[in-house]
Amino acid sequence: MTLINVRITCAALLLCSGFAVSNDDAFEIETLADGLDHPWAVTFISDNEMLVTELSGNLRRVSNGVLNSTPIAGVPEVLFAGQGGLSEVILDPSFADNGLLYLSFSAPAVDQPKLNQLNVIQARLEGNRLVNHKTIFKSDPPRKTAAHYGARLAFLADGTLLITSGDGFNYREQAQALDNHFGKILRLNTDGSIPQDNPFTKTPDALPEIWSYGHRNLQGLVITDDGTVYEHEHGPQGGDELNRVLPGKNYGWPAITYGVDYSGAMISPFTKQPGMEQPLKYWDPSIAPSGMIVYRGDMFPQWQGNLLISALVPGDVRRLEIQDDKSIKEEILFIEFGRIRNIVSAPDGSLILVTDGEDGKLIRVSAKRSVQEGPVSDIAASL
Ligand SMILES: [Ca+2]
Repeated sequence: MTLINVRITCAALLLCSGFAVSNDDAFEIETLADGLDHPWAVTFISDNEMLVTELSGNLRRVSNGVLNSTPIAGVPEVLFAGQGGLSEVILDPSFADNGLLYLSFSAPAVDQPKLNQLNVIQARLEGNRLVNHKTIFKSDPPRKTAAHYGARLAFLADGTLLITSGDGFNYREQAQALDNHFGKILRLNTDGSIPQDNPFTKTPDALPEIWSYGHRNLQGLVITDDGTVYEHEHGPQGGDELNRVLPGKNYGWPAITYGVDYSGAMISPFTKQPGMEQPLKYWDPSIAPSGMIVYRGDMFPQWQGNLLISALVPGDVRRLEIQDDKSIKEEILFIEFGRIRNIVSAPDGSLILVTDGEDGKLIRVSAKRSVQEGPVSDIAASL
């Protein structure tokens, strides 16, 4: 079957399954950059400049739509293997004043180089260089595998940092125990210290940095304007989940799941258990959700407050409308680009799609100029 046939078949299946599929005529599509080596995360540092991580270890700058050929200096050595490498980049809430940013990456354990850990550092961007590095988190215990890191970062409104830490693939039972970092969301202050109001600070034998547990491989993490935290995670086959996350709660993995192992083996006979949270939604078949944003831009006012979720399989964006902790509408957008690793919103409200793989692209999606009011902005034109 040719690629075109595959994509047509996928589109037909999606239509048959009752999803709405977008009308491509509504959008302008522009490739901003290509040749990126496994791009993973993007963040805007000004109206017309962004930083892009490549999983293989470089942090790249795109200015006025041009990819700078010289990577940012001062990025730590990473372990690029399997799903590991340089993953997230996010800015400090006061970045405009202090220049601080945060990176997550996998790296060999210092004393056990055959093992590796998820690391999170703070550093300051000075020109084209990172300085004043400070390690604020290392996942413990170290792992043998190079899979299921999580590695997403997001700030709560109080300035504390959430870190997703995946189950390491081979360590899934550990997601139910509170003495380790597998399958958790952690909450830290930006200096690496532990907030005193974390949920398990008074629980014997629990790590006080744990904020929620029972997760698998968390790839999307957002906080809405009212403080609601959503995460999505890769489940087993047929078990990818979107969860509303509350501190101290158990999200069930692997004791409950709607999926089965990719070998076909049953992981758990249970989909529900007392004391374990239900997903807000699960995807069967799996979509391998990658990034996620809450849309707050002006360019697509009809999407205000919606969740936009990029997905790797077969490769698209899901627009979800959430009401009363339920997904009341799911629309499939942008099926033409293959595996999409991440999605961000530009300052002008256009979307940046990050395609997956060794020739990754940054694709800008904006509203058709003919349907926008007035001329396209200078900012949009410069991107
Ligand atoms: Ca779950």
